[in-house]
Amino acid sequence: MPASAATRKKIESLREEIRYHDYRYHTLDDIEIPDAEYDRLVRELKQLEEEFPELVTTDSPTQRVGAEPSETLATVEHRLPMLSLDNAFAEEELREFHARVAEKLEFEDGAPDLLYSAEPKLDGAAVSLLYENGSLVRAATRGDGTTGEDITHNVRTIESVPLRLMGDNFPETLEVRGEVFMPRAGFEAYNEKAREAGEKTFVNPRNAAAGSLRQLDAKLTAERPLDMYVYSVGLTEGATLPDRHSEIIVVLRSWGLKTCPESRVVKGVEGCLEYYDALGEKRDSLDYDIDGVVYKVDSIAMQRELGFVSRAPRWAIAHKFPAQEELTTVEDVEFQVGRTGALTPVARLTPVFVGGVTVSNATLHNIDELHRKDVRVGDTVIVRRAGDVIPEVVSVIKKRRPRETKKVELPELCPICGSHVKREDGEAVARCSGGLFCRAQRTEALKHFVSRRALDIEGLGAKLIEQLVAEDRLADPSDLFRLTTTELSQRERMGDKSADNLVRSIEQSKSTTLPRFLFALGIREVGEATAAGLASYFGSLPAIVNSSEKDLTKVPDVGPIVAKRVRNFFDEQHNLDVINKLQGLGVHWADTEPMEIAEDGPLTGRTFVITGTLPSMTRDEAKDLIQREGGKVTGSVSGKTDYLLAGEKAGSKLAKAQSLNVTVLSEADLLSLIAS
Ligand code: I6G
Repeated sequence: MPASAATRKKIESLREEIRYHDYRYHTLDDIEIPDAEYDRLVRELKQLEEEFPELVTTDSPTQRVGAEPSETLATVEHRLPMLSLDNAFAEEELREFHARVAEKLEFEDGAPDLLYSAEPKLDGAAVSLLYENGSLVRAATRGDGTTGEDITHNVRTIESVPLRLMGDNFPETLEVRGEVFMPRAGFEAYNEKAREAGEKTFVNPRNAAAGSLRQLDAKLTAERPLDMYVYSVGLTEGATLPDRHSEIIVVLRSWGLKTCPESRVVKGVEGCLEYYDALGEKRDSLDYDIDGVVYKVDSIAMQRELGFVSRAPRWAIAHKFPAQEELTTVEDVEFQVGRTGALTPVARLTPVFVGGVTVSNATLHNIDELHRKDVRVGDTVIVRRAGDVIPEVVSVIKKRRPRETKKVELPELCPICGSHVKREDGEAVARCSGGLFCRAQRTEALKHFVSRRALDIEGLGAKLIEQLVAEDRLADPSDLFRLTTTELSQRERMGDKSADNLVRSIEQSKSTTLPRFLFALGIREVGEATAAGLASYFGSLPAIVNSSEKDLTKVPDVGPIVAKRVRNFFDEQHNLDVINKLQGLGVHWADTEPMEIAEDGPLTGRTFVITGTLPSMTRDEAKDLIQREGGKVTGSVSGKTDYLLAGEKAGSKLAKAQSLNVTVLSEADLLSLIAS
């Protein structure tokens, strides 16, 4: 039976509605309807399209993934070449660029007020999208700028790329350019899954984006969490666009295309530099990799006047951030022993300037990771340093491997104390079995014990601890409380006053809290949050020491593994002896009432993550509330998270929750969930 006019109308209105909500979700990040309602609309449209296949159109929201993989990627000629940008690496080069612009535009005052549109330069893959009468008809890679590859089937799977433009005032032909990228959260989640499945991981989000776009089978691309920001217009026919770049961006956004929320109009070269510094500060907290800032003269008329030089516009420049990845060689690999005995392979590198500092050591995480990357002494490697994160070896350039390299194996004995190195089944980490007999473990345990979030002993630095351990003056933490001013003041570079201050701060640290004390003990898997959870659930140390593994797992956040670690720790008499000695020397805290947790509360079985600033409670208060009502609170968003409680200034956790389709709640939503 042919479809009635009413059915046709219904199908079109469902499509419109779905497109609108896609736009709100992907482009504006501001949803209007719950997921279930959106799913219902999609289901209804799918049913109608199944019933009336002749009404299926390629720009229907149900048609993102095509049926057949293609055999090769066809070549596409760009009607307007996709140009590249000149780079500026130093402030001086940016000033020279601005001076050239001002001169060519015949400004006599150096154009201090000239407006530029500034936005981040994303580290992804440049793509052109062609819309004919509002429908996406072709997507292509930049290629050599003149010819690229047809990647329409793959780009159609990117949910933030509209298959149909919104509104009706778009040009008949509209070609836009932008960057396809893989958000960091999606990249991490994708790699985690690939690692678990023993599949190949991506080296960085840029390779992930570029590789995903070149798939022959769009079903594979559809599984990759890709996104796209549009940043300029190529070919247009049948409409005139605004005469400022910043206004064109606003119009593109109104047609449903996603543009970078960080773009701003700035004044003169000073405005550019301010933007560059501010974005540099923000760089590590963005949910996508960027490698610089692009400034464009905002006036399109001025852009026309400036024109092009060879293959780059004279009116735009990319101002690069210091590279976060560089090449260097591995001179040696050594094993560091941490607080819990974990052996971490560390590559000793030929020093290289990366991420703004000179790096000569980089972590290889663990022996499996080292073997997976097949890092050998003598290899040329990519080293990465992003923000304040410890530099890491990303990958080996196999083509540059010299004939003679040295493979690295896990040592059988601890390089520090000679105890056996052991590895529990299924664990990636190998550990020294020496415990506090191992000086490295003792040193790290003591550093942890005195650290700010533990007993907070000010003035007791890492160097002094290392020296005192090396002199066998500190066998366990209780020895800290036996240090005297006289003894300390005789040390090199320690005056009477510093010694006195240190002894005073050791004395002050005796008055502590149960969460701090538990955390300070350095029990494996017991971080600050778990220590706080144990303390508020049990209220006192004896209650914890005497609890069974089963009781321990009743504590929110504590699973069987953590419970076992806690039990094992308190089953060791020497640990109880240290605690007794510490208490005997005056370390004390106040106990609290044990916590009552609803056995069958409204949140039982639900896992929450909290982020941002909530309107009326602190995050700790929200956590307590959730736990009392039976819910669990964890620190990071994963596939196991049911809800993200998000307040203002929610950052990457919100992005990750959205990429994993985790329900996002406001404080008010949480309160009504509890009341319901
Ligand atoms: O490669 C680019 C990255 C970002 C660009 C670009 C951009 O704007 C934010 N803009 C132009 C005009 C070109 N390449 C050629």
